[in-house]
Amino acid sequence: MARKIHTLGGYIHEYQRSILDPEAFWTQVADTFYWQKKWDKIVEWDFETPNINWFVNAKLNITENIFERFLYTKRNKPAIIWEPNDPNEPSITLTYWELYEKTCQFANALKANGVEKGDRVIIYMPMVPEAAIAMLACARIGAIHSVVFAGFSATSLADRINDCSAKMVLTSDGNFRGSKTIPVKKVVDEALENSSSIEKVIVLERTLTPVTMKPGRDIWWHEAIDGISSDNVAETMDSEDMLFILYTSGSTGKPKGVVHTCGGYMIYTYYTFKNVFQYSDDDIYWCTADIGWITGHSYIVYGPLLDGATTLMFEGIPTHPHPGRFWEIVDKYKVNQFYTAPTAIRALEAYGIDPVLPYKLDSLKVLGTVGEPINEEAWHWYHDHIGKGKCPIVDTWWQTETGSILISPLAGITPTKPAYATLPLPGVQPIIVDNDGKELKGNSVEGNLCIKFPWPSMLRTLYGDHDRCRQTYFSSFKGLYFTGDGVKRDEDGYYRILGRVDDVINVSGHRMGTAEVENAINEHPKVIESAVVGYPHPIKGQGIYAFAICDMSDRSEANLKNEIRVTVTNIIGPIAKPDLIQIVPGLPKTRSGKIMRRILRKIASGDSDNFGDTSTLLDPDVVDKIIADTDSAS
Ligand code: 7RM
Repeated sequence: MARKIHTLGGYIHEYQRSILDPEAFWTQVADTFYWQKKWDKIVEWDFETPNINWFVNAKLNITENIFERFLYTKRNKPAIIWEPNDPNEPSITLTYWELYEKTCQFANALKANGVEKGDRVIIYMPMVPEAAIAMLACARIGAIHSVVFAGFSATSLADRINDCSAKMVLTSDGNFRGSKTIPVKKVVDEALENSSSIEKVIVLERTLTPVTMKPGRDIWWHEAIDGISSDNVAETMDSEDMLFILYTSGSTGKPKGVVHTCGGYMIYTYYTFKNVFQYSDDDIYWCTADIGWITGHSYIVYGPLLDGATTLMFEGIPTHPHPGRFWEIVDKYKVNQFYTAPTAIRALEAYGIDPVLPYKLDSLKVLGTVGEPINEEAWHWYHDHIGKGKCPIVDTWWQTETGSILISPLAGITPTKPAYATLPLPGVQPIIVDNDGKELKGNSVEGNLCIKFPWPSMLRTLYGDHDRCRQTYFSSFKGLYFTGDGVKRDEDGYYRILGRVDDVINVSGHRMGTAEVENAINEHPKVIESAVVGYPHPIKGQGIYAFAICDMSDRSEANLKNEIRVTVTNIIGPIAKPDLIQIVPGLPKTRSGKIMRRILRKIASGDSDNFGDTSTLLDPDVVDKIIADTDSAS
């Protein structure tokens, strides 16, 4: 298949071509796809509004490019291999043909239950093949899916359902996660007490956890597909019709519904998957992300399947039933490309190399990381003990908003450098600016990472709030997409991502707004005010440190902290639970009332001098009081 880069010279050539003649470059990539009608123009754009259209007026269905396109060549090739949470339960393999049939059948079941083109469908499911089938079935009929990570609470789920006025929820009776069974249907029931748009809930039987089925609203998955045909003609979609919404955190309290559209997302997830991982036809590829995150969308489901790859899906967690589980799975299926998060690497590194030793790992050709900066130590451990020194590591930088990988090595083709995402992929034009928006040219510079030209899989809007999209991404620096990340371009021109420059923290690769966590903490009746910052955490990358002003009159400190953690778990989910809470007499605020997080970040990371300019602080004494009491944080 066309457009796979094989050499360093090939990369340089393709990169140049993509910048000098984007029209010709993208035409050549897109020509290998099946379009019901081709485009009138490759791209039309304006970063002020913003208004971005790729493959203008083209018509397609992304699932036709996964199924119909491969019917003769890949019919019996495994599309999805599924490894269950419990290693003793049989695994499942679905060939391209089988996945096609199941997708079409479920697409028909969705239609039979009232879902139409343009309707929003929430997917709140475990990591089982049906979750991928659900996404593809929505895409097949032009319904817009919004996958919500099944670890989110009922409140978070309800917020997302309400924000997009979803018509249907797809869920399961329960989820297996390590030794736990999570009753997710119950969470859905609770969420639906506070939402009115949902007409039907389809429930997959997975754990046999008892559930209450509400008559007229709830249907079992197996009953919904019973007797349903798998003949389905794909809906015709405009290139710029919505494919999905995925909620992500920003620096304010309210999650943002990032919108991706059909044509551009298809082209760039495919192109980046193929080139970054250097997938070859008989390879087995495994990405350990959850489909609730963008990585699961682009690099478990869409990217690999658009390339006709075999993608492995794992239901469980890295440490169950033992901390060698990942490596056991690599050997069991002879995985060739393995893609995970730095936090998982560090968590497994903490067990030492004993759990790795029983496994050969000799099938591995490529290792990848995503989600947060990888520290050099973890990089070397991964490289030496998992890759046995022979597998290139692709440190892939991208975002929910970018849809696909933008900065990364191409495995075995372009050089790697520990802790560096290295070079932009063809079609990506990064630019570094200082805080005044002045471009920092040349090498050995550090500043704000922006992108100056559109790429096909970029976000188009935030669902229901285009102006927030403009403000968040396109207004900080005129004419540029601002990523929110700080970056360094070193003496060789390689990019190293330095982390967020806004009030977003990254805990175990999960993005969270500090405001979101603060809002949840403040829901506790005894909390008067709180401020949340990230601090360096040996495994999670960043931990959550909460400073809270509380009414301590009728609670012990330990009880209160426990209750705050329960409150946060109930409102957002366990991933947002503070690691450390310090009860404080006040918070460092400016005269205008803004919390100076810069100071709290320093305190939380154990650094108690050189606070820089504190002249705008309302009450400088409060800083000393907080520092004197940091030992009480627990
Ligand atoms: C794919 C994903 C996006 C934020 C991003 C960065 C951070 C992601 C890397 C990274 C350093 C990397 N989407 N980030 N990848 N930082 N090196 N390779 O993670 O929307 O959930 O998060 O994650 O700060 O802005 S995300």
